[in-house]
Amino acid sequence: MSETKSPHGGLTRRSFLKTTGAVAAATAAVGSGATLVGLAEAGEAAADEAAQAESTFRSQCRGNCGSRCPLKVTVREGRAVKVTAMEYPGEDAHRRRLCVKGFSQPQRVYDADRLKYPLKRVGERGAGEWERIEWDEALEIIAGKMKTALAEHGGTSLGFWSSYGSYGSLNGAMGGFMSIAYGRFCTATGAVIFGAGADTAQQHVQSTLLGNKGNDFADAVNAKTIITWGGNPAEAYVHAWQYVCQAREKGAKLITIDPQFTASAAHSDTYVAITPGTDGAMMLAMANYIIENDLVDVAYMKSSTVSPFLVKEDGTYLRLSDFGVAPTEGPVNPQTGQPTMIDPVMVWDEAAGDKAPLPKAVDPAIEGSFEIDGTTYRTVYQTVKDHIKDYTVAKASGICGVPESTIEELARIYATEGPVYVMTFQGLGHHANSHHNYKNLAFLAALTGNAGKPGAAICGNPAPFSMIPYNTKAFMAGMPGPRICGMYLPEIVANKKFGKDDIDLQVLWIHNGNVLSCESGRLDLIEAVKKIDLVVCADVNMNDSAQWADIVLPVPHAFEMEDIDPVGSTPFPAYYEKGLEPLYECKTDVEIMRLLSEKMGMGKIYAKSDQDFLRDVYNTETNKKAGVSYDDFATGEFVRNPMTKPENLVPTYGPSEGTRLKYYIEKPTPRNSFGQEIADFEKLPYYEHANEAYLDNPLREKYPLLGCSEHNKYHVHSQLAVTPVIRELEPEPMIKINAADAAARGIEQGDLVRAYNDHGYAVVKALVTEGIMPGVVSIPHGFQAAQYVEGHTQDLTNVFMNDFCSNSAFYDFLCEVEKY
Ligand SMILES: Nc1nc2c(c(=O)[nH]1)N[C@H]1C(S)=C(S)[C@@H](COP(=O)(O)OP(=O)(O)OC[C@H]3O[C@@H](n4cnc5c(=O)[nH]c(N)nc54)[C@H](O)[C@@H]3O)O[C@H]1N2
Ligand SMILES: Nc1nc2c(c(=O)[nH]1)N[C@H]1C(S)=C(S)[C@@H](COP(=O)(O)OP(=O)(O)OC[C@H]3O[C@@H](n4cnc5c(=O)[nH]c(N)nc54)[C@H](O)[C@@H]3O)O[C@H]1N2
Ligand code: SF4
Ligand SMILES: [Mo]
Repeated sequence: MSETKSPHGGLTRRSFLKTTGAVAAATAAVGSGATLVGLAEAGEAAADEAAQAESTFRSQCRGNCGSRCPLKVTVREGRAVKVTAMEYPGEDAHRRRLCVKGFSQPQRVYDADRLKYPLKRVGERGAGEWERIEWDEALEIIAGKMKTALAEHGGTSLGFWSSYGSYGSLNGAMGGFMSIAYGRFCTATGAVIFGAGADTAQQHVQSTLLGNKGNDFADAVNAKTIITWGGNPAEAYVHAWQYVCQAREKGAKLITIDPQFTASAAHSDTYVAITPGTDGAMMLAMANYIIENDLVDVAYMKSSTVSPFLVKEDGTYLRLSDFGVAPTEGPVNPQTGQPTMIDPVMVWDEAAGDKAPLPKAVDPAIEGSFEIDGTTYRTVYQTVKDHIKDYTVAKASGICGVPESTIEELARIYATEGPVYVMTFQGLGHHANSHHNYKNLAFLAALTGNAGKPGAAICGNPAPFSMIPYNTKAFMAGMPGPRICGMYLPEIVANKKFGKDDIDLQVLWIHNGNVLSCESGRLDLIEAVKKIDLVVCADVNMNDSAQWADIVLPVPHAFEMEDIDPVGSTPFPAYYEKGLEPLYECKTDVEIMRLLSEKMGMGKIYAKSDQDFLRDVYNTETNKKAGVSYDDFATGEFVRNPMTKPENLVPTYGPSEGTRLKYYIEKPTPRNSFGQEIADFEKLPYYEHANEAYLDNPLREKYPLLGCSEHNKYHVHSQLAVTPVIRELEPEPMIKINAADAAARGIEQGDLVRAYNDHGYAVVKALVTEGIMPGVVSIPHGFQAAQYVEGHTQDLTNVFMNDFCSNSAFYDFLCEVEKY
């Protein structure tokens, strides 16, 4: 089949295995961290060693797994030797944390792939041939090129591409540029800010457009039914799993809906195998079943959802201003400084038998169409009902491969055995059609009253702890340039344009994301990167992205820098003490940008100490009033986010327009706008098949297997890719294939196989199992190119995106598997 060549350079598989072996031995010898076999002896030696001088500092496991576990790190003779879980104080002590990846962080500090010095490429791009250079030379090259690019092609000739490596306010990349290091430089120059494609279906639709929020995970103990739907909390959110276990001890039912029999599935009362990418159809069928069988929570639909709003022909809401009543001024919006405009949405008041503005209606109708002044308007609920009625249980069963009786039973449980806590994350978000799932889920919750109550939730993102107040202006030294999903890079490089913006990229800077390993369609992204004059990568490790750069800059591990994350998954934002001196010649991102901007004659944008910058970010009026400042963080003690109040732990939906549960998007706006048409169905609960991975795709004659992937317990994406103790547990990538599919291809347990399609291929060992649906294969992400026999997981995926939410569709591919 495919002629595609795997372009991975750098370490060969053999040299990789040799290196990790050597490092495992070396780290065990110096005691920087015990390998599994060494743990017992380490225990015996511990008593003696305790006598030696030790110190500890506070840090955080920075792996973007979502838990953000606070760590107490023990230092002996200048080396991190141990971490233990820090316990949250007082009433938050129940939030228990830490997994093997956190315990292994001391080894990650000393990993074999740590970048040590600035490097300059000497061979072909990607060939892995480097020369060590001085910082000054590296920064001279970059500053020279940037100055010319800015003068000749303007701000958008520079691009900064990040993902979710760190949210640190000094060195991280929240929103691509919400840090001192990158925000100040990008806003001063007008550079293009390239962001991730991962997770953006959920972020854009569920959070941004629908504004739906999840409950504190701890609230799962109040659920009567928990559905892990496209999520695997037992391995991917260990901080949520403890509450699932507690709920089960109290008698809650646990249901897992997943093409793979995961660790969460193993603990479930019911496991439902579903064809990947088809959940949306099942959700609509469940909704229809609930409606047809009179299981709708009518009172909730009336009081707390958008159901009664009347919809005009163009899909927007009918408002009082449509009857000639001018909007009135409301309170001033603190963000814009402008007064809000009040123009109430209209409903049909059954008590009066007439139209009424929502606040005045006594009994708003949720169903029906109503003639007002000669025009007929339907309610939101009626519009949605009419729109989804074709999705019968029988039809969905054919699409999803789930028996009709199971779909009916799920619908009945959802409607009658609440509160239902749906724990979902990216299993529902990583196909090209998956953003619809979040509208459909919200509709199910609206129908049954399963959101905004203790034990009832529809989000994997617990909102209550989202952000401590911070001052965005601290990150800005001008205005941000275009903000675009990095997955559009191939298009931008080819057309030198994105929408109305001219973008002639001369310099691309990759930071806080291993994008050429973690974004889908790696081979196409690499081709685009190769066309850019100067590619810089600032990272902790020599990873797949660094391999394709011209200049590589080493940054410190989290233990070697001070920083604060405004994002939390508890009431306590992450604080990192600088507990170790940076190894080798590593410099923090903010130090790098400070030096670079000095060379470019714009040093004044960083003319403050890191600590003063952190004061600018965190000493906001709200925080000060609550007695919270940077200097409190700097003590290393837990600082409580003043926005976290007990009453916020379960977001509520109320009667006013803005506080109702939304499952309809009045004005759908794309995440990245380039003049594309927005289909009407973007407003509504909807189902369309995936881009590539769907059963009726004619391409299945060549590539019959539906691809899939997961976040497994031995990976936080590509971090810890070579950490010895982790790789002892999971030495290499393996593709999971159902026993029947393996047998049909003469594949036995542990055989080397080649998974391939028209995008590329990967050669890995087969994990033959009954724990995955027949017809589906799953290949882990996070391993680096050198760890595959050939190819890469991401070579099987593709750059196709849904242009509405611009999401990487990692799980949306077909392939065939053959013995290698
Ligand atoms: N096939 C497949 N692909 C997937 C997924 C999947 O399930 N399957 N999951 C996707 C998901 S959900 C996500 S969120 C993405 C994650 O994608 P990424 O965010 O790209 O993943 P990481 O491997 O964590 O890369 C973060 C990088 O930031 C670096 N870093 C950490 N701290 C700093 C710092 O202070 N400064 C700088 N400059 N760098 C730093 C780390 O060393 C690391 O290389 O992957 C996605 N890719
Ligand atoms: N250990 C570990 N934990 C992590 C991470 C990590 O890398 N490692 N990454 C963190 C990040 S950034 C994220 S986004 C979360 C993601 O955390 P999860 O919610 O666990 O997301 P996934 O692993 O993408 O998917 C979970 C399950 O969805 C299933 N699935 C795939 N496609 C479908 C589908 O179409 N329908 C259904 N119903 N299920 C499907 C997969 O088989 C998988 O078992 O994990 C976070 N936690
Ligand atoms: S990987 Fe996640 S759960 Fe594990 S220690 Fe780190 S932050 Fe905690
Ligand atoms: Mo993610």
